[in-house]
Amino acid sequence: MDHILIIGAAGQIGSELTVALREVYGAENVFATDVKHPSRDIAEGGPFQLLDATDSRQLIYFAMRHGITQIYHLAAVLSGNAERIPFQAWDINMNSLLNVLDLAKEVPEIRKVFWPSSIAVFGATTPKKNTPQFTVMEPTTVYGISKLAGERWMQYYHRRYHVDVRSIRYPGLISYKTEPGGGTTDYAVEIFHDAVRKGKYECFLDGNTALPMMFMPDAIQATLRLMEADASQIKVRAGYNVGGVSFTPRQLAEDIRRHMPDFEISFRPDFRQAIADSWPQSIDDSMARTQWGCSYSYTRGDIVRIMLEEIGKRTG
Ligand code: AKB
Repeated sequence: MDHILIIGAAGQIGSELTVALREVYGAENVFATDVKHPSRDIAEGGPFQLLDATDSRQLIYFAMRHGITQIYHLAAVLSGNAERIPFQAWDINMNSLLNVLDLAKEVPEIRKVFWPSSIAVFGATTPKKNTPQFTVMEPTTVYGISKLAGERWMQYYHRRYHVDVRSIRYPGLISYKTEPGGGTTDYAVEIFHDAVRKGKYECFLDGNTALPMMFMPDAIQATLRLMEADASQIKVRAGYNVGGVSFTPRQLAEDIRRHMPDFEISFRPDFRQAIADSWPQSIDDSMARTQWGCSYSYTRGDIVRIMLEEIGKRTG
């Protein structure tokens, strides 16, 4: 019987992955944790406990006590926020990962570890269009540096200690269940909240900035599929490129106008523009597709329709 530990269950990915994993493994077998309190869904839908993964003793005690067999370590300070607190962000992002990897190395019952990487591992010298799986990687942000270093550590623990580590380089993730969490791709979530609440949005990126994005249900499916794949299929032990759909703020605004003809958008780029400019515009994810069957269902049009409907219901 698998016992799953989720670190960062209150965050953007955690809030939805916890629900999906509880459906697969049974709510009582999925132990959600975070340094902050989660939504009611997460807190009441199965076991939840406050846990700080940068504290290795807390982590070891928790894993032993609950007989943990798989870890999903999702906690991170995202790109925009990390630039405001670079050393703290490095500390949180790296130490928590190293604690998890070391725990998995020491405890043979822990069979698999998932840790999210990001398109932030790429930098200004990376080819921007159809960015390959293996290419130049010179990230410019502290978040990107921590994700690239994390990927190297994953590979190291796999090669040296045979820890079964798996990872996806997520593009921008779009979801309606949690508020945006301090990332550069967050404009693609904020825009829907402001469209519904105010009928207008001031975007912190330039209108023509193309970035790869993915609707959260596709990201959850991809994560589950990667983790269910047989170990022999997983040839990349750093992060897999996954593509989703690429678009600009202007294109997104045009799609919103199809549902809300009076919606207005204006552009006032801030420090996040330089971050976005250093990231890929689209991704080659052929390795993820061929090695473990990664695929997506949601188009840009689907995402816009569902986001407006769901945020509309929640905003009343
Ligand atoms: C961010 O914008 O920081 C994240 C990411 C692309 O990893 N959404």
